[in-house]
Amino acid sequence: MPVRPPTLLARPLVMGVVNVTPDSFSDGGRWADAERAVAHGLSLIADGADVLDIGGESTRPGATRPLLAEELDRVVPVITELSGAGVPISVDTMRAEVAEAAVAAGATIVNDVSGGLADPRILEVAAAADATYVAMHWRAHSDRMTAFATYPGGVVADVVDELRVRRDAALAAGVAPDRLVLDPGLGFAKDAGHNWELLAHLDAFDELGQRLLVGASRKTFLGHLLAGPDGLRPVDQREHGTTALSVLLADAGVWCLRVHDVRAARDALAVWSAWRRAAAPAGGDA
Ligand code: PMM
Repeated sequence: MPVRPPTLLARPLVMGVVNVTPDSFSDGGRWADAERAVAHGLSLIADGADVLDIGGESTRPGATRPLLAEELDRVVPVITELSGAGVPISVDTMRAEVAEAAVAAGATIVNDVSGGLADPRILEVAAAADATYVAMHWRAHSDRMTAFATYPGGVVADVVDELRVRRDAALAAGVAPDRLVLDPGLGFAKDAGHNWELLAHLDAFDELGQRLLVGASRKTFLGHLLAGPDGLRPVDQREHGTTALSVLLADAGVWCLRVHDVRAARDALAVWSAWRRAAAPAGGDA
């Protein structure tokens, strides 16, 4: 199966992030949060997002998990409304129950940062719904994942090996090969050096035969790279670094970019595509 965009005209899809979590939105009741989330999602679509990733659990390092009912309450109304408006939806969840409710509400992608490890039944849910399933590399929940950032075989080889196991589990549960997407999981039980090594060796994932999704947007390793005398570059000032990465990820053949600033990603991809078209042999687009 081709894991690179098949033609010169293809660009990676852009997945806009909508985190319906208390730390992403200021205070207010549940509906106020949902209303803001929907409005934010629609603005990302207007900016050119191909799909929205709706999440109700913060996975930042150290985060504790919401209750199942809380997660359902956060994401289902937002998915129902956006999907009713015709927006393609991905649900960012590790829970089978949430994935089930999300696909019933209209989601067509199940984005599972645990790759089926947190709740193995999620694989059957994705398979039964014929949803696209994103299996990310993951080792432990966010409150303790930093203790798992060791890769004796080298981070690239170890992550490829562990994702192969997740791929096989998803296929065994009935996820169709052309519905399965893999993700190296930047920042999840990985330090900055690990992330850079993975980014520089994305071709090592070709052997797994699946499309790749990468979420690099605003992550801490960019904060380290761009740190100044006052310390880490704040999260809202990592956009230029993220945009540079979007171009490099497109060049590396990544299928989908998960980003917060959709307009910046689409602009970067427009530049990348124009360059490639201009460089293509006359008449050819393959
Ligand atoms: N990163 C976050 C959340 N969900 N999903 C996938 N597939 N890949 C990622 O890298 C990923 C993800 C954490 O980032 P956020 O806090 O900005 O949402």
